Amino acid sequence: MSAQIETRTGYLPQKPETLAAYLSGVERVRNLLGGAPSQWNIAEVGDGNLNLVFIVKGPQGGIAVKQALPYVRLVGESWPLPLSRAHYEHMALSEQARLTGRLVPQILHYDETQALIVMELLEPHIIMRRGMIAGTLYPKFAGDISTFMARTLYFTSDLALTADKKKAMIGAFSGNTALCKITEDLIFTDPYRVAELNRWTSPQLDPYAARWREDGDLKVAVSRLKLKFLSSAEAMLHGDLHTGSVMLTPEDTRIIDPEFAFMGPMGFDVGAVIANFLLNYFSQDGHEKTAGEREAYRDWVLLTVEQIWTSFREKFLALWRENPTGDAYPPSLFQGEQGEALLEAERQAYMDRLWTDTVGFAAAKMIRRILGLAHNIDLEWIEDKDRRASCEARALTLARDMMVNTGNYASIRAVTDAARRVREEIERY
Ligand code: SR1
Ligand code: MG
Repeated sequence: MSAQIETRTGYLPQKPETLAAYLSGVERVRNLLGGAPSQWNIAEVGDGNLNLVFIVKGPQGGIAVKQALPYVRLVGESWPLPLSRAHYEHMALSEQARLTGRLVPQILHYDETQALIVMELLEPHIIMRRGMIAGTLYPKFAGDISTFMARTLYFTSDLALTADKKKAMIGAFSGNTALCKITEDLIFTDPYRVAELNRWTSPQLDPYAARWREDGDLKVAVSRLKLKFLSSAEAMLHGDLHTGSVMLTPEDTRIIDPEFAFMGPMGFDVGAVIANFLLNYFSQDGHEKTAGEREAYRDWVLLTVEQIWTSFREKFLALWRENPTGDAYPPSLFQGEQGEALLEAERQAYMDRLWTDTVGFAAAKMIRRILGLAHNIDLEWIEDKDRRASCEARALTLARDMMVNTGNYASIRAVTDAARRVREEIERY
């Protein structure tokens, strides 16, 4: 945590009462909303951990406005956080738009001083996490998220970029250190030690929390993952790719909120998606009103997570075969039939290593949502604490095994089979 709240000349945290005057000075936005500022309906709707989010509706159209606060909203002014995260979010969003088109919201206006981004209003989209808690099916999601990850990760890696361009990207994102530090502490460190901000369903999970602080195998495994996160600048990551960073309908998917973007290990993004699906899978027992009513939904969740990895792997490999434009694996070294066979074997080995990283990062992401500061509503919204703890204990059991015995999870099927097994084997509280 940085010590002081950042001050920036001209920066003003917006309120619904001040935002109309600000927006009326932005011609593109004024025209889009239509009418006079007095006719605009403005509401602050942010329910995330960090920022202000406003929805503004005028006679002709609507927009979403996101503004960074100089501190962590979830905790308050005691935890300062730099406004520069809006700069990194804007840079990442622009790059993601270039690479994936309509899979991210369109940027309508960016104000560096105000740390403020105006985006198209996504309607009738909802936050995916909420839809999954309600048991809504999203048949396009696996296809869309696998395309998003394959394109953003492949085209910002050494497989696609020349070394000078890749190094320029590393430089461009290197200042997003405060957001990386949140991840380094909250995901890779705090759940494994006594930390003021940790919380869990207590007293039910007290034995788990205590065990996590004593488990040497876990601490070594998570420290290896942390080292990878700290040192492997493989590609531009979204950096916080959970189901709260997706707004969608069954027909349309948009990935939002890349303020944690930096050049890091690809498995961190892929693992985040898989972790959040597994957490939702285990949470479904807590949302059932009658036992078994979510069985079909549970199956969909696991089937979808299988499709996500399988499609991602295929798409990433296809991009590599079709766009060998980077300085890694120079085509001149892999000429002819034999060269191509060698390179293809190496591509498969690369994806196998990426899968191993993904399993570890997915496990770390599951654990932090149960024993760390920031939890998921998939589990938090289960009011009966015994039921919630039962879902969480199952998720922790699987996550520990994935992290420590990663070699036993050689395929996505091994992960989904284990999820089913753990759910059946671990008793309810
Ligand atoms: C203090 S911020 C906590 C979490 O919120 C964000 O969504 C990230 O996941 C971060 O780790
Ligand atoms: Mg976010």
